[in-house]
Amino acid sequence: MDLKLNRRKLLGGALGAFSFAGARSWLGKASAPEPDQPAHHPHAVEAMSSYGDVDLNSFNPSDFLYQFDYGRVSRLPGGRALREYQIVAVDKEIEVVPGVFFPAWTYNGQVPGPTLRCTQGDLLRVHFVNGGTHPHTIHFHGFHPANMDGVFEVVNPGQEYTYEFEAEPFGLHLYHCHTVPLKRHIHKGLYGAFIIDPQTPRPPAREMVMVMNGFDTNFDAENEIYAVNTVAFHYHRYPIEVKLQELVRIYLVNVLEFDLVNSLHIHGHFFNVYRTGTRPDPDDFTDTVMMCQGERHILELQFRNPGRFMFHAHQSEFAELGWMGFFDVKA
Ligand SMILES: [Cu+2]
Repeated sequence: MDLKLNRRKLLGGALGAFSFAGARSWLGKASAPEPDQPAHHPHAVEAMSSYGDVDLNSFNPSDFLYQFDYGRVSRLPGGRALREYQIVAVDKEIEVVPGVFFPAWTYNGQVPGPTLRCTQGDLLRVHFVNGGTHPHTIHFHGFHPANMDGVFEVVNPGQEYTYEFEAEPFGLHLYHCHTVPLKRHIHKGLYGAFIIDPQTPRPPAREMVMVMNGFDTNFDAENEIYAVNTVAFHYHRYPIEVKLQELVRIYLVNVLEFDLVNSLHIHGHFFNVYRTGTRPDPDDFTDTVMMCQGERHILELQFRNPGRFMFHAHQSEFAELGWMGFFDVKA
């Protein structure tokens, strides 16, 4: 049987609609015990989900939303901040759907890697150790010298490299491995968000990071699983709580491999789009934003009604394969 047809047929409906024994043999390697499975779900929307849960002690997407690595800060002569970060590439199996494991290559043992955050004008020093089994680098988006670009200075297993550059321009950027074959090194998990704050801070808000990604679990150069922050349907199981009328700021990065575009749609609301976060004024006011790999936007909105509002990729197939969740707006 043709694998692509098979994937569409089996997974195009709903992950929860077929048994996980089948899913596991189909999706490839899986080593977790069978999760307890209810006979059926009480709500129709539950059909667009997955049963059981991943090991949240290993990686919890609800925590990841709010985790920022500001580095170890010291002051240079004149008062300028020096921020030093430690990044180690590690091979690690990660759970992307309950019971489905993906043999990832990670920065610091997690996918996405830590969200690095600093302020425009800081001096950044990123100490990179390759503890993995393949050559890797870190390529940062933003301004930097040629030898800090993470393309030619390939870091072999067991080796180290220190990237040093000034944080600019302010905005929402990303970092990822730039070793060839690039699509393999990226889709295996070597990427993260990189926020450079403007020197005049943005207005106070509930800030969160969403990295849109996907996983090719059977290595046929197509994604079987789609997500924001790695775990399919996580924010469906654990809706993101926000307060009515508070300012919400989403740092949205697309690193999805293999598919040409990705998107985010929020139900019942419109948001301001700050393209790449590099300008003070919004570029758009909409409810759906479409992005290529490497694109990133800052979104700002205020929820005007309490209750649960869905957010998902507006490629319906991606949504049904994991890239879907809820905001839970508290009055
Ligand atoms: Cu790599």
